Amino acid sequence: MRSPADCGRLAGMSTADVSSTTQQDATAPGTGSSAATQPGGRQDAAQFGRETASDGAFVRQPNRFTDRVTRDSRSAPGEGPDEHGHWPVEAGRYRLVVSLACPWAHRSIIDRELLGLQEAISLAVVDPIRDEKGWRFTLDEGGKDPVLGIGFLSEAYLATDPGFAGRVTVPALVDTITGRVVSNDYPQLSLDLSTEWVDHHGPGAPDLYPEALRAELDPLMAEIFTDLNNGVYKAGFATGQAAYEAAYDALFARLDVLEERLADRRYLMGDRLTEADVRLFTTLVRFDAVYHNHFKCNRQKLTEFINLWAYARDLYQTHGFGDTVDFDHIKRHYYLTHPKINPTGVVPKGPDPLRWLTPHARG
Ligand SMILES: N[C@@H](CCC(=O)N[C@@H](CS)C(=O)NCC(=O)O)C(=O)O
Repeated sequence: MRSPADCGRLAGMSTADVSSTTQQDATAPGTGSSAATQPGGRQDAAQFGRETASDGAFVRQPNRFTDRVTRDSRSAPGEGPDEHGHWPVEAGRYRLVVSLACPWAHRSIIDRELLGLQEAISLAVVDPIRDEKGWRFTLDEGGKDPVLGIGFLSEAYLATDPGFAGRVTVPALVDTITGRVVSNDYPQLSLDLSTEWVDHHGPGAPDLYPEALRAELDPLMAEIFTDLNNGVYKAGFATGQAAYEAAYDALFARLDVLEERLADRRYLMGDRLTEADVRLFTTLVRFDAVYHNHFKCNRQKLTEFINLWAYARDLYQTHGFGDTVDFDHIKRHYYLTHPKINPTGVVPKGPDPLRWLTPHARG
C-alpha cells in the first residue's frame, strides 16, 4: 500500500482516459504579466487567468487526482490505494461529490443512475453558487455534508494535497474513511463506474462501454470532448477573437457531423446507448439555456437541429437523463459564477423546460 504522501500524485492524465489526452489541445497557457503583453488575448478579461493562453485560448487545467477504484486493487477492504493508486471496490465507502450544474459531474450522475449504483456510491450535491472558498455544502443541514462532515469541498482537496492551488472541481470521488479525494478525473471516473463496479450494477444495467465498440467509441468521445464538451468552454472563456472563432467553428462543424450521423440511427452507436451518448447529452441539455448566449455559441440553437434536438429529447425522456437535469442549478451556476462574462448577474428566465417533454418520434 502506498503511503498517504504518495497519494497526492502529480497532476496528470490517466492512460486509459481518452478525454484527458485531448485536454492539452491548445497552446499552453501564459501566466500573469507575460501573457498580458501578448497580442490576441486580453488576460484581464479572462474568467480563469491561469488557464488562459497568450492568444486568449482557454486551456483547461489537468485533473489533479487520478487514483482509481478498481477490481484489481491489491488493497484489502478499508485500506488506501495500492502501489498503482488503485483503491478497492467497496459498496458504501465512497462519496461522489457533484454539482447538478456541472456537465462533467453530470456524466457520473447519469451513469450511476443507469447502472443502478445509487446504493453502492452515495451522492453529495453542492450549492450551485461557489463563494471565494469554492464549492459549499450549504444545501445540507448546518452547511456541512452529513457524511464527510465538511463545509467546503476544498477541505477534502487540502486534506489530500495541502499544497493544492488550482481550481477545486467537481465531480470528486471522496473516500469516507480518510476524507481524501480519490479522483477528480471525470472521464476515467465515469468509465470506471461501467467497468470496475460491475459486481454492484443493478439488474439489467446496460454496458455503456462495450469492449467490442471501444475502437470506434474512444475516438468518437475524444472528438465530442474536444469540440463540444470542452469546445463550449473554449468559446465561452476565450479572450481573443481568433481563439473564440476557432472554437466556434469546430463546435458547429462537429454538431453538423453528428446531426448527419443521427439521421439514420437512434443513438450515436446505433440502437444501443453508450457512454458517448451520456457525454453528448450533458452538453446538449445545457446548450440553449446557457451555451448559446452565455458562451456565444450562437450559430444555431439546439432546437434548430432536427436530428440532434429529437435525439436529445429522446434521451431526456429516458430514465437517468431528464430526471437528473436541474435547469435552476444549471442557470444560476453559469450566470452567477462567471462575473467576467455576465457582470450583471441577471439569470435568463427562459427557455421553457417543458419543450423537453414534447414527442420526439425516435425509436
Ligand atoms: N476536473 C476538471 C473539470 C471539472 C470542472 O471544471 N468542473 C467545474 C464545474 S463544471 C468546477 O468544478 N469548477 C470549479 C471552479 O471553476 O472553481 C478540471 O479540473 O478542469
